[in-house]
Amino acid sequence: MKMTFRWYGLDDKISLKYIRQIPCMSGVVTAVYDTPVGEVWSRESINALKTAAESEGLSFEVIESVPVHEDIKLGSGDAARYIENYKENVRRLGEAGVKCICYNFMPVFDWLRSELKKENADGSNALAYDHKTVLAMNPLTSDLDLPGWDSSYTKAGLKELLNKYSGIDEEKLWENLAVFLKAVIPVAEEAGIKMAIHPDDPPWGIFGLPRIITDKKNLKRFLDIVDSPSNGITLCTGSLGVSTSNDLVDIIKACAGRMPFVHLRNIKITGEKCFEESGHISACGSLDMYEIIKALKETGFDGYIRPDHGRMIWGEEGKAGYGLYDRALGAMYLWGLIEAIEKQSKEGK
Ligand code: DNO
Repeated sequence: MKMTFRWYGLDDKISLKYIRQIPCMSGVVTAVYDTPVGEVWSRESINALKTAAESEGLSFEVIESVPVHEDIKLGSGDAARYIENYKENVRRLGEAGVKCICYNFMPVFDWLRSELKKENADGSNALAYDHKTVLAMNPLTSDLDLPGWDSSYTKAGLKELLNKYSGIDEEKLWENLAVFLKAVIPVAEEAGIKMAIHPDDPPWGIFGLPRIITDKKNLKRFLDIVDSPSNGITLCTGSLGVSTSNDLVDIIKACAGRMPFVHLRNIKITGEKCFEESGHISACGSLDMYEIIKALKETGFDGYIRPDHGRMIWGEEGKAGYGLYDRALGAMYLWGLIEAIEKQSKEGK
């Protein structure tokens, strides 16, 4: 398993110099942020990230994300042109040595929480989600400041976009996803890249929009659309794990060999469709991180992992979920589990 760390590019206030000091770190997970969604990334921008990472001894092999333009998800407008652009981005990233691309197919919103800084008893704060609060929100009238929110949408633009989705149910979204995969996966195969779709977070519909990458059944359906090692998933424990009907160990076994990338974090389920993001260790949340890593090891997983969202601790301020300190603690804890599990398996325990 290769440990990586999400880095938001040259403007990230968490520098590569700090990231490389986390003992187990082998590379960064990053993206080009200077280009509008759907357009082709310049080779200069790709290479600037690569050079910066590699000059600090960190690999540049995982991209998160190459975002999918809404027209592709809607299967209308300029979808054909955006798919061509996407293919070109995959080719260019392959040329730069990238091995894995994480992306998602969530309509309009990416990941969603109802609270960005929920105060914990120990004085830290973390992201939280309460479905009742989300049901009461109207994205067209409330001043949303949500983590996955694309602030470039104007209210009018958003209304128009949400209207376009009124004709798109889950089956239609599956169809549009299939069109995308059938076009992009052959290019990824040629480029030596494994595509890794991120599950919907949270894994249920919000604001009347369909969400389909939500559970084992749908993950299997997804993998069967194009049966290729280049068509894979990002196993995100914190996304799939908030649904009590998702058994992560079972999902890992079912998707073995088709998960090039894993996001590891813990969450504490506090009620029906209600959760808080917790420290990474098993005792802090509802997920058994030991069993998860053990299942990865037993199924032969040798891809990329990263600690996912951390709490804000020690007075750190920054991008919600993406501070330095708690993610670094998470990486250390995860590496400890990995070392122990690997040694136990060598000793035949
Ligand atoms: C949240 C992230 C997601 C993820 C995208 C992948 O922290 O896991 O925003 O990057 O959904 O496209």
